[in-house]
Amino acid sequence: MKIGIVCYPTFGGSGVVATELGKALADRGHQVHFVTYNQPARLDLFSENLFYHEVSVSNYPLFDFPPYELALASRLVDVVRHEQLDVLHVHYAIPHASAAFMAKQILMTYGIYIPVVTTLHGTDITLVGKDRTFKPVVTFSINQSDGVTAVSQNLKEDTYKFFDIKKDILVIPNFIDLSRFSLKPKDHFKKAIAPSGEKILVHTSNFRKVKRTEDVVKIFAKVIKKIPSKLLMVGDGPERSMCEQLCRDLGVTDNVRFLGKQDAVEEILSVSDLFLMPSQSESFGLAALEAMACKVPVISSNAGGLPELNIDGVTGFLKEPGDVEGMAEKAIFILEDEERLAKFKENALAHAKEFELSTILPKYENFYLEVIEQN
Ligand code: GMT
Repeated sequence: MKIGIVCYPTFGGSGVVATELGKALADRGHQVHFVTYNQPARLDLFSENLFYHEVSVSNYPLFDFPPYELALASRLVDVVRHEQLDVLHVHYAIPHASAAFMAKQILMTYGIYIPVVTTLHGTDITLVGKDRTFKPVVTFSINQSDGVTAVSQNLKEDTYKFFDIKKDILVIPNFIDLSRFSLKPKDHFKKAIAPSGEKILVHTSNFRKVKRTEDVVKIFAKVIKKIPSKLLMVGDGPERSMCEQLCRDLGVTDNVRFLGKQDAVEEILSVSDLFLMPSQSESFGLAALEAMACKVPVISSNAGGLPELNIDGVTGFLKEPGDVEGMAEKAIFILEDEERLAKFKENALAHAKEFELSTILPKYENFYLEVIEQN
């Protein structure tokens, strides 16, 4: 198939899923065309089947707000026509699904019908989409898609709850490439971080409010009172400096390392004992899946799709968002007993295997074929 992929080309979850999916489809022999405003962050390899088409928005002085959606729609028309694409797969409803709809209408004037698959990732529905400003456009563009997928059952239910959706939504969860995300021998790094054999807790995110990063620090401040431990904070974003100040206020600065954005996250996860994800809202929790694939159990909130990934009492524990006390208590419970910790680590990996790329990829391929055949 010739597949067009539209996504945010950043380190955010939806961009990562879209890019990894495109790379995997190219490996399977499909021709994959990324249409974005920048080279996607993880599109870091050369393949004869991968193409990148930049969307550039002219910054004419009249425009207070450069019209990205229109530039994207025009670029999509151009790419679909000249590359003769079979299907367009847009990740994130705003503005990708609506730009795809506009491109589809324009292409019909050339006698071309391009089926559009929209994948909902979470913040497009749970945060941004519910905003009254966007609601009519989100509702319309989901209903106009030829196929719609959501990354968890919970996100599917929320989409039906908050929008007037007439289309069927197929759940295709996030996936993991176990050849990249697996336990790596990084003992020297572990020794450098935790020279006296301290336990290592880790958090990775974009440090936005929805991640409740302050709870990560508060949980750690409770854990370290009972278990000698270190905390690694990976990523960057608006809440980072507040977290650094909180570390000072709680007197844990010497045991917390802020590592910023990292490419080889799997190496950091490989030395870690416990992953913390206390998010306020989380449609799937790809970062937690990456941790589990590296044998790291998870203490998380029970928000959104997290209960579909983190199995309470098996791969970790779940508590209500904001229940710092409860999460710290469960973290200590896992970490205080070596045998118990080892069991949770095994369980985390075993469950992560259910989301292996090779299991999930055919679900997308079959869905593309289905929407192509319907048209
Ligand atoms: O988590 C983020 O802040 C990034 C966000 C995004 O919109 O790119 O990630 C969302 O999509 C990921 C991939 O499907 C999911 O694994 C994340 O759970 C989801 N984030 C939220 O729902 C907050």
